[in-house]
Amino acid sequence: MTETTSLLSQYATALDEAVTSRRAIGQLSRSASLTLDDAYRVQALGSELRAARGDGLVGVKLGFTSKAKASQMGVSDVIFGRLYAKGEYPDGGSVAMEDFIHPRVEPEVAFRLGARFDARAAADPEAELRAAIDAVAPGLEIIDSRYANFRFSLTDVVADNTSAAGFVTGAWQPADLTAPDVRFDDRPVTLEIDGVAAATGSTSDILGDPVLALPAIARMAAARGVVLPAGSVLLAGAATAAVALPGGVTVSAAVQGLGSVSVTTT
Ligand code: OOG
Repeated sequence: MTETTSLLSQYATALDEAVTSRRAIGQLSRSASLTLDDAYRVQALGSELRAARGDGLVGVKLGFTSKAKASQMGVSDVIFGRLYAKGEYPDGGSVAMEDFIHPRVEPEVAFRLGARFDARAAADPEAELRAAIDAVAPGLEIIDSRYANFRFSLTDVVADNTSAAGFVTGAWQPADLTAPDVRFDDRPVTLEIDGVAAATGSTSDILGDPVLALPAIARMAAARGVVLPAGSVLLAGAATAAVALPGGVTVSAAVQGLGSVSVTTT
């Protein structure tokens, strides 16, 4: 093992311990100078730690898909994170606050893979990803930075698996993403807490159209060698700013034409 790899695995372990202990850590970027590639390697090492305790990959997500958030972070590309089985909650189910440090929630659009997708084995990854998708649903993503006060640099947040902590998907509707004119833009999105609007937006706030998450996911899955099993969930990005998620409430997201999805926090 090179020194660098051992350092990166120390960072992955520190972040993983923050997940399991629910205790935030200081930003890695304060003492380390990670490249973006290093940060993705830390994320991948974290996925090995998860796999070792039986917490398998069940999907991927994009972050910084809204112009406002990307410019706030001073970045021009989206970020890519992994979704794990332990973070998947059923629609209408309950979510224990003790599983998180300081959770926030975002309304999203989700796609589902009807077939396994291996970007590196694909001649045309974007076309094969589109062909593998069989359904679309409204989604909720719970983000929970492992850094104190939700403060991080770009490399910090990539190493921390883009703050991914949990997700919920609503009823799946069949979708054919190979149709040339398929669009999911311009649909109002509402995030409600106990029936009161907490944030409103539009699916157009996700890269202009959530379908534009697909070329980004295909590109990033190829770059990182991520292989997605059939049934994987792809979270296209948030349609509004993230909202703090309190205990003892029901949070729901509604996307026009796709229905709604909810969970209750305990
Ligand atoms: C990073 C994750 C951001 C999004 O939708 O932009 C994200 C964070 O803000 O904690 O998932």
